[in-house]
Amino acid sequence: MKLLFKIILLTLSVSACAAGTDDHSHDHEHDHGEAKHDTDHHGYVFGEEGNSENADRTIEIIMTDNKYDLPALETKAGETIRFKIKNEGQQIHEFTIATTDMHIQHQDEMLNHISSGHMSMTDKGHGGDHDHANSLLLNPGEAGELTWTFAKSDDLEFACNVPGHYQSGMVGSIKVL
Ligand SMILES: [Cu+2]
Repeated sequence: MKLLFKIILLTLSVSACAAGTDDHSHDHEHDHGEAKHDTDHHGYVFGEEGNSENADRTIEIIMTDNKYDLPALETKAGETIRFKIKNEGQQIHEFTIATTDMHIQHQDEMLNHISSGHMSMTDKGHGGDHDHANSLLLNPGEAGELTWTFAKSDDLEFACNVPGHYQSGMVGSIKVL
């Protein structure tokens, strides 16, 4: 009986935690899925995975706690950019290309991964499973690559959705000409 009570309490506190951090809950309160990502199996409305061998240019980005060494990005529709990313911070960091709404949804997913113990702030655990074509999550000291072909979009950002990082400024605008 006592154990059951504890489980109920734990469940309640986890739910409260998840709900309390979602300030943008008006239209996607319980939606952590892919449905709103405007995606088909080839990519997203703002572009698709590119081929690194056909990239128009390569951009190297260093991630530290909690920022990128690139403040903003300007590109043009149709351009393929190969991003070479290195995490030189003490915490896990992510490089994700998405709209602002998608980043906010993704922050809920990341918070769930952390609160459920599937990853920690310093170890992504099996978070490699978490990588989508538009997203790269790196452990401290780890490096990786992501190649993206951009399409026209008005609301695009690169950002880190590890809890608190976006809010502390780990985000940059992407202007697609
Ligand atoms: Cu980060």
